[in-house]
Amino acid sequence: MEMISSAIESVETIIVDLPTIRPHQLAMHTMQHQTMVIVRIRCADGVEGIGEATTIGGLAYGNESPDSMKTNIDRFFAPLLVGQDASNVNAAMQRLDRTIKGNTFAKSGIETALLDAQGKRLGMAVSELLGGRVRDSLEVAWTLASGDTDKDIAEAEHMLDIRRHRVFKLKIGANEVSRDLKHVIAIKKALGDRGSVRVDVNQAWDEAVAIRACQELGDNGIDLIEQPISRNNRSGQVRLNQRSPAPIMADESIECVEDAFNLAAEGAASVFALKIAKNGGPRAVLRTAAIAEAAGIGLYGATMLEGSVGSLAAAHAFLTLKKLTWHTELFGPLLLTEDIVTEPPVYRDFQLEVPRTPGIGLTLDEERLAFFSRK
Ligand code: MUC
Ligand code: MG
Repeated sequence: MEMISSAIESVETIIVDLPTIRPHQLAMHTMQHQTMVIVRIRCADGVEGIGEATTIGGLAYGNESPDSMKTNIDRFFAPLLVGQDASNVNAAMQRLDRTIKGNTFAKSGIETALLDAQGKRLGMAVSELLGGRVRDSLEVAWTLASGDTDKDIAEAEHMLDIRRHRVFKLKIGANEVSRDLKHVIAIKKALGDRGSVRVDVNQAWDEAVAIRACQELGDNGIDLIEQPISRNNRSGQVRLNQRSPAPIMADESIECVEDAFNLAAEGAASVFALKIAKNGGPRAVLRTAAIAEAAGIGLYGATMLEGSVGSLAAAHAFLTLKKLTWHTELFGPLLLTEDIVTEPPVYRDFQLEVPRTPGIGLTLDEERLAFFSRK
């Protein structure tokens, strides 16, 4: 057989724990740190690609945990990849899909690393590999999730003052609904027209509660309601999408590209949260975006609170979209006190700036990576 110059030589996974700037309270879990799986793919031509596979709260959010992602990549993905041509990202990902069901978070880390390697090989940014960017920066929302109304208002005011964020997502659903609604309305009142206020319920309500709560949120100027009820209540999502005065966004409902198709066909949401982790990578997420575009569903560039590597991987995909009506929430690196790259992403004037340097545009800081990696 002919020798492939860009053959994959090794696939390495490293679990990294980084502290958060404050506790981050979600309906299903309160984060004190974030854990990511860093993927390094080394190729015969000396090129290395890096990727990130990240979820929230172990198994509290999705079907994959950092530990399962590491085990599955080491034991099942790596043997399928070693010896394959790294420069054919399409063929490599199809090879994985033939043998490995689901596992979109792990696949996202791998697809990112392959794209990063190919970009470095060709001297092109990942956004260019994906067909070309139509913008150089992305507006980024901030999540208010300290668990305290006054602290959240102060945090939002600070973000407005330093011109870092003017779109705010409030994590609710952990408390009784009347208390959560009071909290949200107080924050919207304090910010007025200076900020867009949205909520993410992370599936915490049932349909009956959601019908009333969505009405009240819409009446009080809340711009967007993310995943109010369980992903399993499909018909309930359709009914809610018809009744709610504020648009409904699907997040947990999308665990793969096929989910996106079914939600669109059923009319279960008017906005999709795009996550590379839920689809299987920066290329895969664009398939969900295409379904949304064809169906007239609005787009939001969402996050699993990845660090710099995962956030920039997603950013490169989002830069290529015709319309990102609801902007993005790629603030993950800002929620962490530490980074493992030499030059962290730049946030300025409400935007994340995405470099045109080859690959995703980041270099691992070996010392920091070693320090924060799980022993
Ligand atoms: C989610 O459910 O959207 C995204 C931002 C944030 O604060 O939490 C996440 C997860
Ligand atoms: Mg969400």
